[in-house]
Amino acid sequence: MKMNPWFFALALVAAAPFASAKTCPVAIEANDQMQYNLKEIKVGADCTEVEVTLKHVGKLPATAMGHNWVLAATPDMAAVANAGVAMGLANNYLHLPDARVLAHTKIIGGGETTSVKFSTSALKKGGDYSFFCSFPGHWALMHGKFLFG
Ligand code: CU1
Repeated sequence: MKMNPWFFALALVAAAPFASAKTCPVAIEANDQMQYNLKEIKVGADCTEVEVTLKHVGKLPATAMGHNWVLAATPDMAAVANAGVAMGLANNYLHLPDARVLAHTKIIGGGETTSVKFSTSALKKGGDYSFFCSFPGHWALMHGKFLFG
C-alpha cells in the first residue's frame, strides 16, 4: 500500500512546533596568561539550549592555572566568584548549589577541553549576563558579556 505524500507533508507541519529545539554551540579558549579569547558571547533568542565548549590552550596544570566557564547575572558575578574561592579545585571553586550560577563547566588545566549544555529557559532576552572563570583571582581579568536575544 502506498501512502499519500500529502499526509506526510501535513504530519511534518503539525509536528514542527514540537521540533523547534535548537542547541547553539559556543567555542571559547582560555590560556596560561589568564585570558579568554572572547570578550563577548552572543546567543540568539531562538536558541533553546546552549552548548559551551571550553578549551584550555595553555600548558599549566589546573592546580596552577585552572579555568572554567561560569554564567551568572552580571551583578552576581563578584559574589559568586568570592563564594567559590574557599571551595577548592575539587568543587571547581564554586559554592553549590547556588541559584545565581546559571551554568558552569568544571575546572580544567592546559591541554584539556570541557563542555556544558544548558537550557536558556531561565535567561531573559536582553538580560545582563556575564561569563567568568571562578579560579581564585581570575574573574577580574577573565570575564565577558553574555548576550541573549
Ligand atoms: Cu581561570
